Amino acid sequence: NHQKPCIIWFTGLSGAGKSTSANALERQLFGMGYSTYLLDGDNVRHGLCGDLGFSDDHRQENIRRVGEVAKLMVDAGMISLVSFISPFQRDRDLVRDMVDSDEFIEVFVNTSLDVCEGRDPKGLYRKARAGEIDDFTGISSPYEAPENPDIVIDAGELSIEEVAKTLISNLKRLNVI
Ligand code: GGZ
Repeated sequence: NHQKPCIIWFTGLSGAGKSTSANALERQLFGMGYSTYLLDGDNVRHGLCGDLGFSDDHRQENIRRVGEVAKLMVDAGMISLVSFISPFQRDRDLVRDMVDSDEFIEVFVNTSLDVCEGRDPKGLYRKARAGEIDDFTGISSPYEAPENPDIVIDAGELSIEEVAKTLISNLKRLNVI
């Protein structure tokens, strides 16, 4: 069973389906015997990045720290799954440059703002439109779609099983698994 340690980096809007996709992939990889760890807002923004908010500078520092942790996991031989909005191309490129060029897989979870806002599972878009949340991605803060993503997932149109299958076949194509 061949495992290439790497960072699989999910980027996309709030509500795009990043964490759902990353979780589905992690379940598949676990079943195949791979050693993985999933970093996301739930386990990072309360602790390691608990001092950070959502200004451009704080997002940049959030992504830098997460990148450094993901890199440590690669050093430890793991497949590091990372799920953050990570709205800036420059910040994602900085992480790409922390590791070897074939060790960073950028996954664009390409769900449109319309679809994300229509779902609004946590009511955050509604609050952002009402001016109750500042610097909200897609509303009052920018999202830069990846210029050259390694994998694109149309999570708005695929079932979660189809998302997992698409990710697995692309990781095979990229010689990660
Ligand atoms: C965007 C925000 C904001 C603002 C709180 N803008 O859908 P969620 O709730 O669970 O995921 C979003 C999460 C984004 O945090 P990240 O660490 O991924 O962002 S970044 O990569 O840009 O640093 C959302 C919630 O936090 N949230 N306020 N203003 N998302």
